[in-house]
Amino acid sequence: MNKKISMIGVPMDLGQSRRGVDMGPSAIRYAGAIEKLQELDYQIHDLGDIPINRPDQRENLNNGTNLKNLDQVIEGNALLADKVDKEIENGAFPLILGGDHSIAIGSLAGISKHYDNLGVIWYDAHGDLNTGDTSPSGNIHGMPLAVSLGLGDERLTNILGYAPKIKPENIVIVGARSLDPGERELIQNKGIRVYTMHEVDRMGMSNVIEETISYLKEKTDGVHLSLDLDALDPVEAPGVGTPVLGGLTYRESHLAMEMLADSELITSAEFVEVNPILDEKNKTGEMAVGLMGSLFGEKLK
Ligand code: 4U7
Ligand code: MN
Ligand code: MN
Ligand code: MN
Repeated sequence: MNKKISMIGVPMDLGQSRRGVDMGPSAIRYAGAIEKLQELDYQIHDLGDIPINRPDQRENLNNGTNLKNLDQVIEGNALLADKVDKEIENGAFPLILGGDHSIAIGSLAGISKHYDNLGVIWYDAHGDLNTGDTSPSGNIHGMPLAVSLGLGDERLTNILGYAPKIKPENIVIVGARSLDPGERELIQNKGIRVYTMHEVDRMGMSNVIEETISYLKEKTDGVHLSLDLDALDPVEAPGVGTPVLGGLTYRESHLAMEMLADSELITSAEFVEVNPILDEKNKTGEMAVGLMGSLFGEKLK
């Protein structure tokens, strides 16, 4: 793994409706992210937080679209995309802390510029494959994967001036258990690989990740891990805005991260949707840091 990490916080909460997820980057830092990675011999450069506007007046639907806070979400993601792009140019591994999952739009825009075939592991209870047309909520944090496929409003899909950012056959979703009708249709039509909780239960996490690795290994030249903490079961990780029962355990998530570390496939990562207001004593922030440790090679045997 690249020993030079650039940490970028994104205090974005405009991609969804619950306040507090903008404090996610602080919660993850306070849980000891930097110290953990330093212990593992990484050189961390903490770039601080991207400036995100947090107006008290929210949820304006811009120009009759079904996209809440569109202008602010675009603005923040454009700044993030630029920053990520520059850090990769400087030879660093971008480690992005959210913020709600709408920030994956900017992350992927900045990252994918540097790869012909970027793979994406989407570790999430949700597919995040809605567009303005299919979204039941209008919340952009439910859309970043679709946006990165080039679907939806052009102002979102075209950040950094190119689209699409990723190909459907280079995506693997792990942990899904809440998919909207439009998302299911897209998964079918585009042939996106999904390991739902059903598959995780039947195959075990070990086989799921083994298959994921061999599926992505041949055809990608880099792999981004986008880890939404709501992939974990809310009984264990309560600090998330859109909890869904029946999720992944902390232990099996550790195993997944350890296997990804061994594969040496991962070239960038983000940890998103930690909401300290909904959490219990920063438990979810601490889980993010625990999983980060495993992803970067810590094995406690
Ligand atoms: B997250 C949802 F309808 N699908 O689009 C939507 F269920 O980044 C939830 O994964 C999206 O947390 C969750 O609003 C987005 C809903
Ligand atoms: Mn998500
Ligand atoms: Mn989710
Ligand atoms: Mn969520």
